[in-house]
Amino acid sequence: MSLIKVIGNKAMAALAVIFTLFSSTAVFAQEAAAIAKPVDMEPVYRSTIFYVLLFLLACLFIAIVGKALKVYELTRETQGKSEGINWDLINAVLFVIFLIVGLYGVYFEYTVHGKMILPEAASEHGKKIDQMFEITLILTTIVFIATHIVMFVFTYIYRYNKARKAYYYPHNNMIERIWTIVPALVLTVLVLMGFLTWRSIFHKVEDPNNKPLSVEVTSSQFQWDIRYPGKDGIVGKKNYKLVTSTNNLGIDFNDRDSQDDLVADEIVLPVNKAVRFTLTSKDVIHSFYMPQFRVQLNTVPGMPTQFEFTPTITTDEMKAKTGDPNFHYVLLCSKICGTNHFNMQKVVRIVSEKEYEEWLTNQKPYLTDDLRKAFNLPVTAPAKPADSTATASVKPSAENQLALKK
Ligand SMILES: [Cu+2]
Repeated sequence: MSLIKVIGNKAMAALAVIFTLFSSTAVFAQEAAAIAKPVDMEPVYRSTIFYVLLFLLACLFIAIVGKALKVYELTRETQGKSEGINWDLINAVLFVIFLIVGLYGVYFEYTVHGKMILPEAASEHGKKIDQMFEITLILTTIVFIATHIVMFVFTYIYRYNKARKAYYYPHNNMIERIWTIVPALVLTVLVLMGFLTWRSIFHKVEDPNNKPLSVEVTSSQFQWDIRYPGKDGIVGKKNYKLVTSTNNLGIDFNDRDSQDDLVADEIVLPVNKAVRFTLTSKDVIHSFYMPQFRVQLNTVPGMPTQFEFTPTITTDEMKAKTGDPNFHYVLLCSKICGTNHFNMQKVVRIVSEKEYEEWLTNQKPYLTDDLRKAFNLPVTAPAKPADSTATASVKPSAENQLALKK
């Protein structure tokens, strides 16, 4: 059934009137008590039903105008007169108006909303990603604008005309070749660029003299737990079977690398130094997202993932650049992981190497006296032996051994 038929139907019209009356009564019912006061329209303007009604009203208006025009046309027809309205011309002009309004819309989106996309990249690889994004955007914009102009202008120029006969032109091999080969080449270049950029981000050749800083992040509903390595630079092992009320991350303190690990409340990183995040999750899949650094990777239970990058702009420099004294980098969760997903945020601070070292010395170790007792470790911190074979001499507690066997 066409829209006109639906709207023209008497039963449908009656239903629309009843629906309109009922809905407006429902909207205004809440205001009934305050008869003397002027009606506050604010909640009405914010309700969805208001806009649904407005839309229905617009449809009804268009339908009435359509009906009136139809009556006019039929009257002319019965009187034996020629068609009064040139619908072909009207449609052709509407196409051109649509093109102009649409192109203005594109301009508006690029200039107004375009400023709201990601802020300046503050990492080395971030610049490459932005460059790729820009190239793709420029190419697609050119194609988008060109094809739309051709499509709508041709519709206008070649609108129906009694005096003209359409030229039959079914096939041209050259045109087919051009519009197959050119997009194929462009897409190959774009895909290759993406592939190479991806490789440069995820397949780093490690320089043994300049190892990246290791930081471990554990996500859970709804928080991030951050673990920094101690002096050894290695974040120790953990095992979900060791999770207890005192050992919330299940850190295996039998591993000597774990014993000097540090708890941190915020992420602080030295500028221009590579950092490798090891990401894990305790419950569901979360997503480690730092928009300013163009870093985003899922944190998956049972499968550690890694992301290495180099921050290039300190928080203070960014404050000066953006002119915002309250600016700070953030870590967010970009996976809708549950009711408090929106609240999974952490401040990230990029500082100078010196400030970083200072901050690091103020961080508390994970290994508390309670945990030492639980792992049968001496309560006063032992000096770390040079060789790692000493690990074997640390006897794990029966409780933890049992937990590991489970
Ligand atoms: Cu999350």
